[in-house]
Amino acid sequence: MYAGGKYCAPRHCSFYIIAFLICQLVFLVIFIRNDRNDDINAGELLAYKNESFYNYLDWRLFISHTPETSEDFYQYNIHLSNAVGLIRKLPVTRHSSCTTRNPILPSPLEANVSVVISFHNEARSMLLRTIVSLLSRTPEDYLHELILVDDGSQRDVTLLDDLKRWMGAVFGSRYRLGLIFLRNQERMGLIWSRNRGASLASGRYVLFLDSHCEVNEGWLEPLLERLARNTNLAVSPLLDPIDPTTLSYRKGNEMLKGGFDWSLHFHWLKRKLANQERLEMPYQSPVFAGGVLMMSREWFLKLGSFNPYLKIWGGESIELAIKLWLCGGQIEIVPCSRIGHIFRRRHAFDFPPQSDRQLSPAQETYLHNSKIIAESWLDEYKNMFYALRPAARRIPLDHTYDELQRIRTERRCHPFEWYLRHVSPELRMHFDELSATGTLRNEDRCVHARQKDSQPILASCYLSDITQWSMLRQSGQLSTHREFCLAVGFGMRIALEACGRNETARRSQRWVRLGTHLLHAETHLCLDNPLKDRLVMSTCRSHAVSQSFQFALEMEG
Ligand code: LR7
Ligand code: MN
Repeated sequence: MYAGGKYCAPRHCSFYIIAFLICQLVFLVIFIRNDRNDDINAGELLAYKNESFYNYLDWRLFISHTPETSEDFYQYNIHLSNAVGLIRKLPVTRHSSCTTRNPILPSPLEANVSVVISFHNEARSMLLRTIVSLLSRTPEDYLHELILVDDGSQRDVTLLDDLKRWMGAVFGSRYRLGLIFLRNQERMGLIWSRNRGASLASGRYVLFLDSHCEVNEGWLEPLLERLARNTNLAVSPLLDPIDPTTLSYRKGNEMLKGGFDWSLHFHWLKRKLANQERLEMPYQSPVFAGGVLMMSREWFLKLGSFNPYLKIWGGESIELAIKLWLCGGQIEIVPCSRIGHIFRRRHAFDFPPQSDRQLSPAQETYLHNSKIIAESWLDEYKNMFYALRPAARRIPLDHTYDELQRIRTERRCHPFEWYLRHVSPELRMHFDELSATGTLRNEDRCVHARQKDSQPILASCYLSDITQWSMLRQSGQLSTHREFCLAVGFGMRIALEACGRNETARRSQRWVRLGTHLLHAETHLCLDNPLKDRLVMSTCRSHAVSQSFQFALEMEG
């Protein structure tokens, strides 16, 4: 019998066989674990990129200076981030045809990119992985420069200097890559910081990236290829989600495009494939895939960059998208280009205190930015926004719109109506389907419904989450976000129910508007607020103020 390289006596044989099997098992476990983690340490990276500059970096030492190690602080698994390595193999998430065809690329002389990354309190390992993924997976000739803006991080104030030293040493004079390191003494927000970065950039294109991303193999080429065909185009890669707890990298959805609602919140919208259209082909999108976008730097500056009056965080990519489309540009999402991003569950930073006591600082900042977008671009449709966000009326804006008006006239930008017609018909649908929308007011109080099955109450119209109602033209349903509808049930009880889809289910949810009265079709009673705090159903009386309800916005019939 033969085992372990020697003939053996049967008595010893079982020992050899068991030992051999255990070895196999251990090997298998190690192999599977490695395969799952799939990270490469700095040594392997050398072989991976066949470059020597990573040699200089004792990156474990570098990240050991991370002063903050709580997960709560970063809103992702910092320990895993430190353990996972400087770079790791990522799954191929794009369609196989993306790798088999050769993109037709312009020369690097006329098509290179400046990457702008603004960060605030980012973990060293995370920022480093973002940078190293860029350096490793971007063709050198096309990567013109990297602009890092430390937006007044309060922890780890030496990170930028350490990075500067390390990257200086690593790159020396050998690499042509330009490096710009900026630090805001005071936190200015990502919008201001990105503008500052872009104003100093010198590449043909500019790309904005979050500081916790990993670009995937071949991410840049498909974007360059599209941009080279049309100077007014701006592109987004397809975003692959990275889980904040497990850091697992998943495939993003190619069937979604970017959009927003009338509150000016970002939403993914389902798209339809045209005949012959394949999943991996670039497709037009009303707004960018979140905040990652690449476009001609000159075109970006001509459009006035990100609106400089937007504060801290939020809305800048929606604003840029609207002005781009209206002023002669287009936006495409390119599924052959993949970038991973950690989608955190909560903000990892505070918003500066604001003036409005009924709104949180985060809400007020976002509302402030949304108001600027509404006032600058939405024309008469801004009423839709105010109907849904009445609190925005109270927010003061401390500037004029001269600069934007200049851009709008100079570039002969379309009115917002054009965007509704040609770019985002989804938004337009609201007008056709709804007869009225927004807050529902009776005298100085508004009808407020907190959750399903709860009885609606009357509350201050200025509550930041005051219920926004939609009156559906066809079915007569009065719904909150199309999920729950106002119904009259047993014992004339008024409550929210799941919106019925068929005729029977809908019967108790059908309302008819008689002037400002809301008549319940089944019971022939009117919605009433006789005691100023509770809604009841009672006999309709034509001049009763307690039965008069006004929507914030009436649609034309
Ligand atoms: O005050 C701040 N200063 C900053 O520099 C607050 C944040 N930041 C940095 C921060 O470190 C991060 O790098 O700005 C970046 C975005 O902030 P996140 O990551 O905390 O928020 P987010 O992921 O929700 O950001 C989304 O919305 C922003 C709205 O202003 C921007 O548009 C972001 O680009 C957008 N991110 C994405 O859509 C993910 C895809 C980006 C990629 C890759
Ligand atoms: Mn982010």
